Parts: sequence; structure tokens; C-alpha cells
Amino acid sequence: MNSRSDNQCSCASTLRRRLIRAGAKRSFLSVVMLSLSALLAGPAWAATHWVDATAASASPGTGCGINAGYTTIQAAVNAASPGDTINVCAGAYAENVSIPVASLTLNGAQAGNPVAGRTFAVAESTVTGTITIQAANVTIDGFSLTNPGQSTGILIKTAGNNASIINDIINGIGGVSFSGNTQAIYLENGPDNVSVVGNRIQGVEGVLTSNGAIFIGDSTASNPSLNILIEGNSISDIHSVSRGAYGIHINNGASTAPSATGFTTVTIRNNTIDNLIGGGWAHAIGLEGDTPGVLVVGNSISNLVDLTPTILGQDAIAVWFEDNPSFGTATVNDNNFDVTIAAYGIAVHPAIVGTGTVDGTCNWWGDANGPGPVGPGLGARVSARVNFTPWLTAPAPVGACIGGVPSTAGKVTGGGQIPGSDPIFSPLGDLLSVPALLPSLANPNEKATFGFVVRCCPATGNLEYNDHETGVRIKAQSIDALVISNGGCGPNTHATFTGTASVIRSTGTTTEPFTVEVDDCGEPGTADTFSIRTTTYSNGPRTLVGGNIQIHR
Ligand SMILES: [Ca+2]
Ligand SMILES: [Ca+2]
Ligand SMILES: [Ca+2]
Repeated sequence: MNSRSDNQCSCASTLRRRLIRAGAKRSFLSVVMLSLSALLAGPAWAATHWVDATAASASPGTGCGINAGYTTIQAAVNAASPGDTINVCAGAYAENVSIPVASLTLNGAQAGNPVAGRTFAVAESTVTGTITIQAANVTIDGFSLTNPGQSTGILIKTAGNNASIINDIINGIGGVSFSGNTQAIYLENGPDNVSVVGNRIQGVEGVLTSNGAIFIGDSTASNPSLNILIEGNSISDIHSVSRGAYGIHINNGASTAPSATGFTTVTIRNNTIDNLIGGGWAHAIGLEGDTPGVLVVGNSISNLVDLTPTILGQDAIAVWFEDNPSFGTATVNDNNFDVTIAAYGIAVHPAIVGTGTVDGTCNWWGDANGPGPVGPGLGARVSARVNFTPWLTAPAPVGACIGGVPSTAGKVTGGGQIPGSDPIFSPLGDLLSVPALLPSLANPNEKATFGFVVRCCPATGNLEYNDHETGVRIKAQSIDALVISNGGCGPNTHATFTGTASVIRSTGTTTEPFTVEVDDCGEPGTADTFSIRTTTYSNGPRTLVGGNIQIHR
């Protein structure tokens, strides 16, 4: 059992002792009620149930081991009322679990703990079977789950609105000789407001059918699946022997039958998808039903293999639109398509009726010159009906979205100080790196100093930057591009320049792409801003605490 479960056990027993003492001293039920409502989050009378294979106490139990009240998860579910919590202690549970009770929270031993650093089935509550959600507001947090030789890990039925699948490790669904459709997480026939966040999904495979990590179906559905969030999941090793391998597969209502009126509104954000192998095809994000306004941002996709390529190339695609009349309303930005020129970064099926274009700007295509062969670069392929300019000139979140934009004739100079380094955030505000020390006005060493001169064209110049507090120096080796644009302080007040830099720490020096963005808001430079980011470092944008930036064009 891990330390968190120990904490849960001691918290529960401490709470129980307090309640017993309070009741014994005053013998007033009102005191107990007051204590309960003050100490327990949620509904005053929500119960907590404890599950452990070695349970030996009366239900609902008070902790793990012999203090638990149920030996199976299903027994606890059967005894639960809406609003209850079920704590499943570390151990193995070979059972299918069906959840018809609304507002139930199932906590595994790792509830609340991110999957990073955890190992499948080690110090985990490990379910071998399918968990089926058929009531609203159910949370599944902090489990390991496997289901070899079966089709589904977690099945969310139509009634499972507001389900939250979080911090779960799903490893091993189906198998290389399993003949059914396999999927780790399956939203069946239109549940709404479902969150699938922060899970690790590995090893989904089968023979004759398509297999995927997260599947929103079905093609014949008449019920839309609304407001779905798929965020921060790590998906890898998906295999179909003879058909499609999917990371995220959406085809709710995709059938041409008049009764199939389902569609999906979904945000797919900051997921990593790696190593899909399909005997027929490999689609990392298959938007194969109607997905009006779909947002696909901040995902990193790599290693897609179609084992049966045609003369036109592999049917291996990072983001794919098929049977999707709303493709022209899609936003596909800030993704990394590290799939080589053999595969597509974004593709729209040529048979889709309509004349729109996918907003496919600001993606990294694996090449500083952008996508190919329709695009100008040697990066991942792109189809027609995708607007891919400008693209990122280096992987997100370092790259600048100036690929394909002509450099600007002009000169940008600057020198001065800004406060010390910041954590890195994605464009949507998600934390991407741990924060450095917070800057303190009392310690001038926490300032970072910079100096640069960049001119164009061709783009040349130099840059030196020194974060004294964190001991990071950045020195440009080359300048690739300079773009001067309109900024918050007026026309031609914003400049972006990119290149390659030495990033120097006491532990060693690395060569990394860099992006610097500055605003020239007047003289002296008290309103000017500076930002710099490399693969391993980021600071800003920050307003200068000394110095000046000047943009001339
Ligand atoms: Ca629905
Ligand atoms: Ca193929
Ligand atoms: Ca200035």
C-alpha cells in the first residue's frame, strides 16, 4: 500500500476518533452533525466505502486491509448511494464493475497522483476487467486497469454524463489475436461533459477491427456527445493487425443513415500520441464524424505506421478529417507532428463535400521549412483544404509561428534587464515546466540581463542573455529570421527573431533552437518587453526593469 492510502486511513481514523470523542463528551447528535458537516466535503451524509481483498470489517469499512468493508469494488458500488465515495485500496481486482449509481467517486490507491512516475500495477489498485459507467457524475481516479482478451477498459454509456476519467493507467486491452473492436476508453452513443484527463494508455490491440485508446462512437448514434475534454493523456503502442490503429477516434453519428444525427463537440489538448501501427491505417486523431468547432491544440504525435501503404503513400495521419462536414470550423494549432514526410500531419478526405479550410496554422511539421510535399518543406505531409501558413519554426512551445512569413528588412537592438525566469505556460495557460525561483526585488541577482543586435536581410546578428539567478547563459550561434509586425504599442512595435543558441549551464552546454520576442513601446524602455524561450529555458514576456529596445524598419 502506498503512503497516500496510509494517509487516507489515518485521516479517516482520526476523524472517527474526533467524532467518537465529541459524541461521548456531550451526547448531542447535533454536535456530531456539526462536526460531520464541518469536516467532510460534499453532502453531509455522503458515505465513504473501503474496498480491499483482505477486508474483514463491517461495511462500509474504515480503512484498508482488515478495516475495509468490501472485498470487491462491485460490492461497494451495490451498497453505495449517490454522492458516496469508494476508496479502493492497492491490490488486484479481477472483476467487471458496473456503476448505475450517480455522483459516485471511485478512488484508486493513486487518486490525485499524476501518472508520471507511476508504474502499471505497482502500488496501484489494479482492475482486470471493464468498468462500465451508466449514471451521471461518476469519477474514476487513480487506478491501473487491464483487460486482455476483452474489448474495452472503461465504457461510458449514454447516461454517463459528466464522467471524469483521471490519473488512470490503462495497459493491455484486447490482444494480438483478439478479434473484436478494442478501445481503452469508449464513450458510447453520446454521453456529454465527459473529461478524460491525465491518463496513460498503452497496449491496445486486435486483429480484424480498428483499435484505439479513446473512442467516441458510434457511427449510427443519434445522440450528440457534447463538451468532451481529452487533455494531457499519454497514448502509445496501439496496434491493429489488419485495420486501423487510433489514438483518439471520433465517429459519433458518422453513418450516412438518416437516423445517424449524432455529432461531437470536443477539445483535444496537450496529449502525446506515439507508436501506432495499423495493418490498414494509422490515425493518431481521427475526426471521422461531425466535430463542429473542434479544437486540437498542443498535442505531440510521433511514429505512425501504415503497414499497407499505397502508391500515394502511407495512410498514416496525425489529424484526419473524414465524414466530417464541419472540417472548415476546426482549429488545429500548436501541435508537434514528428511523423516524417512518409505520413501526414493534417489531411482532409478529398470526398468531403464543402469548400472550407482547416485552420492548421502554427504547427510544427518536423521541418523548419514546413510541411511537404504540397507545402514548401520536408516535414510531414499536408493535404489540400488545410491552411498551414504560418507554421512553427521549431517544436512547440519553443517555435515561433513565423514559418512562411518573409523576414522584414530592418534592425532591432536592445539591452537591459528583466526579472528572473518564469515557468513555461502553453498558449492555453497549462503549466509546461516547473517554475524557477520567484523573482525578489530584494535580490538584484535575480535579474536577467540581455543584449542583442539583429538586422535583416539576410538575417544576421548576435544575442547574449544571462539569467544570473538560475545560472543559465544563452548565446546565439546563428540568426534564422527576423519578423517585425504590429504590436500592442502600435504598428511595427513587435519583433520576433529566431535561430540556434548555446545554452550554457554549470552542468554543460547544449545547442537549442531559440525564439526572442520584443515590444518597443517608446523611449526610454520602461514599457518595452522582452521574452526568450529555448527547448530547456523560458522567460517572459517581461517588462524591462532597465535598458531599452529599439525597432527600426
Ligand atoms: Ca448527449
Ligand atoms: Ca493502408
Ligand atoms: Ca524602446
